[in-house]
Amino acid sequence: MEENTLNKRDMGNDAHLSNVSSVVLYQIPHYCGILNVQNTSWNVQDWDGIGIYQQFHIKCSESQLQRGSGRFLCLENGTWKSDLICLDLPRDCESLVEHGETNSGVYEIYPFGSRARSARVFCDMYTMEGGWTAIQKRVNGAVRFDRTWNEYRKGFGDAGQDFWIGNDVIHQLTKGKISSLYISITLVNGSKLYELYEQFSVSNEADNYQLFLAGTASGTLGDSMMHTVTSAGDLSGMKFTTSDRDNDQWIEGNCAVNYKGGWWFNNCYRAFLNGAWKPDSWRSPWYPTVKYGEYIKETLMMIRSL
Ligand SMILES: [Ca+2]
Repeated sequence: MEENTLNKRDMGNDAHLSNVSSVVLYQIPHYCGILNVQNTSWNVQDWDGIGIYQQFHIKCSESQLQRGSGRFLCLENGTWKSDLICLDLPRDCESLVEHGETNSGVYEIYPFGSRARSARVFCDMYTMEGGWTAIQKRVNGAVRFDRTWNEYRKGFGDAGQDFWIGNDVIHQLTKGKISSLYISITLVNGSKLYELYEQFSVSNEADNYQLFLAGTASGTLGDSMMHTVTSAGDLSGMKFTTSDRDNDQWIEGNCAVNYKGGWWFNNCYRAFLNGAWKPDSWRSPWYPTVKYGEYIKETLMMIRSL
């Protein structure tokens, strides 16, 4: 038998195994040398510094996402093989594009850079080259938007359907960089209108999540948020108002109570996408282009760095 010719003399680094059918009988050692993971892009945990075994497992660090099992195997040609990929936690949908995601849908993102705090979000990977992080989405009115300050701060709803991502997350996603805001309204007749605001950011809770809009506005909806006909509708610079926290410019009352939803109200608005889904009480969602809530099938607000 061919196997019988394999004896102790043949074992070792140079053992030639291609014609041997019962390798297990002999446990041919193959030595892949020290695997220095410290000098790679991996930032691993559960690692003793050197790999001199035939196989072992390592894990990505807490601040990374792991793809693959993490098993390292010493091949007969003396090289290490592994399926391990460690990725930085995706902070937004743009990071997910960098990770190779190409489909629109619901994803987990980590806007604060820590595994301890994630957000489920809808990512639009198709519109204008994709990478858009939705901050608001409404498709069927299943979720009520007449909510408290704390609920708007934390976010609510279901990213697969109707949701508000949360004011803390919006601030986190837009701080320290310039983001664009893309708004679309799909009408019940099927037509889809949009408006793109070049620069968008929201300050922190201490500043009551003040809204900043700047640069150009372009699209088929027309600008009803920034340079409105009457200054009482200009939302840029406005703080966030909810039914239990009145930061609007209407002295006699609270716009959020009156119009049943949280928003960056002035006195009070010409664009308001968080209104009551019941059409009779959602007046002028996007005046003058969309005058009545009953015309609306879907809304979407999403952001991406400029
Ligand atoms: Ca007021």
